[in-house]
Amino acid sequence: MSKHRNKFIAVIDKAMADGNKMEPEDLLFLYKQVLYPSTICSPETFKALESFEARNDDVFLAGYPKSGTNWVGQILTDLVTTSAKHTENFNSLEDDDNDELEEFPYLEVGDAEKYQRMENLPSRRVIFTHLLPNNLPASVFKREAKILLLIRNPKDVATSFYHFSNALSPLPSYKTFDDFFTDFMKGKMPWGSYFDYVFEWSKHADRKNIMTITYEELKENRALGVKQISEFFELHLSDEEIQGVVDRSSFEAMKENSTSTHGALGSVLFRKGSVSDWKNFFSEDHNQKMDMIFEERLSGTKLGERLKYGVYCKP
Ligand code: PPS
Repeated sequence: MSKHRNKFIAVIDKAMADGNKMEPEDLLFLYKQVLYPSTICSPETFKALESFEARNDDVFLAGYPKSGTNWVGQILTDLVTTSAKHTENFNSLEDDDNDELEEFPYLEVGDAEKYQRMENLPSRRVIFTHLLPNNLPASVFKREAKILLLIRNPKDVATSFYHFSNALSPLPSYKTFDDFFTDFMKGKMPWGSYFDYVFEWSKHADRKNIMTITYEELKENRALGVKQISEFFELHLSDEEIQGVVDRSSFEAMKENSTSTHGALGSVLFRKGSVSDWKNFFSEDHNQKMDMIFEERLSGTKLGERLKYGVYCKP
């Protein structure tokens, strides 16, 4: 997998230092009716993003925050890097000393000049995003770049988001889970409402260039998931190479390696990596409210069905 993590760690360290100095009310800003963290996103970058030129062979990973983006992102990066060993791009992708080849992997995070620099990155670029489909630059759909869409059950997303928000200075913190839950249900979260996200992406889930995977099915059978992802992006790896990607993406392996891949963020990000931790935090009242909004907003939608709410979100 890519070893270029210096810029990633520098961006996170700076965000943490800036977050520590900021007033709580300044941590998030509103752009086109969605909240984002002020320490890592900006209106200037969003403006510049509109002219981002996607490539047909870009490898996109879309997921609402806390759905397992870093996990699946590592799988994708590892698959692309391993597959590139069979091509002439190998040297440039593997050049460890060249930090120019690294950009913060989330499309919408960084300075307004990053999209110009990204033009110099060799194919295939692996790009993560938490954005709603309507907020992606037009070229992504126009070029028909392939997108892996990652979804996770809302109760575990909320539980993960609560702990993440409280542990990181760039995000608002909450006295109780109940306070957090109120904001989550209203969509007052960085990157907006979970329910809007799944609803909006559901409209695109049938496109031939989009593959959906759930956190829960990947937990159930990582080897199968990795193989399906690799086939979808037409990456050619031997069985042995696929097994290497599977082994390197276990929760334990990623957590152990997290200081070098994620710096100080590592100990916060790789928290539990499990399914159903929500049962330790949701009250009867939280369950009722979540069940109701899920029924209202997502039941009957393509992605709502894929989430298997009855299996993963019922006590
Ligand atoms: S972020 O910061 O929004 O991009 O967070 P994201 O990476 O999307 O989600 C973090 C959750 O993913 C879990 N995770 C994993 N689960 C299983 N296996 C592996 N290898 C793995 N890596 C990360 C991580 O632990 C977060 O979930 P919680 O429930 O908080 O543990």
